[in-house]
Amino acid sequence: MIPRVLTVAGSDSGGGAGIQADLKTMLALGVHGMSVITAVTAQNSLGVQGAWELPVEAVRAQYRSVVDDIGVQAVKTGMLASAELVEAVAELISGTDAPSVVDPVGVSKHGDSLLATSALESVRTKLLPVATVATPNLDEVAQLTGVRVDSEDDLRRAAEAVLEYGPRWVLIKGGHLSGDAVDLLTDGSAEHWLRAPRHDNRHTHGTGCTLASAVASGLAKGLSVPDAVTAAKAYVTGAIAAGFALGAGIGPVDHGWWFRT
Ligand code: PXL
Repeated sequence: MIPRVLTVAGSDSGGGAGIQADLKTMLALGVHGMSVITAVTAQNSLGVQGAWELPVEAVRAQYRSVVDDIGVQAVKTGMLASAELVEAVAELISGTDAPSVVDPVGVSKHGDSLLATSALESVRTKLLPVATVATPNLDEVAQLTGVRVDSEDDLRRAAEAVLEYGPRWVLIKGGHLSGDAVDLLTDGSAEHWLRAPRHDNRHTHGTGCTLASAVASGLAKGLSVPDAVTAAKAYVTGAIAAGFALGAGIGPVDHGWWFRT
């Protein structure tokens, strides 16, 4: 049977990030994608014009509908908006026998907040502990741990600080540094440094969602965490290279580049 992957995240009406990026990535990588929508954003290439979260019962009901009938081989989380939703989703994941990829989404590419400040402590103490892999970028590392990363030399300290909260693995995404796009994957003993050349392309909307969904797709297919992350990094690097202009602002990564190679 085809591996089934569930994203628990927000909708991006512009189709570049969020649920839409997740499902496109899953299609490209050969798994069956399913969604639990936590929030709806009115969004385009210029930014987020509005955001509305769903009631916690609506999130729980979607999750139970999918998991209890269809079943999942991996779960990925993205925008969770509020402390109440973070805590409900953490509880749902902890009762599910499948690996989880937690992308601790804080703000959008344009700097719009996708998570209430009052939810940060719930992310630290409820959601990170149930993650198989957490995938923070450097802004999220700073927000969650207070560790500021200015160079590759700081990535190990950032990883240690996130691991304190209990995820099995952490992937620190160093893409906001200058030079090569360098990420560090570690479980506190094994260390995997992933390096890709920087593509000079401003159309990078949806990068984080795409990477986390690709990791979840690999885990659902039975790959180990290091193999799933390595494959996901290759997929997102190709998607960034092929990112294209849409609207007047920042365009999306190309989730479909894989189909043309
Ligand atoms: O990349 C983080 C993210 C997650 N979820 C939604 C988003 C974004 C970024 O724009 O819109 C819905």
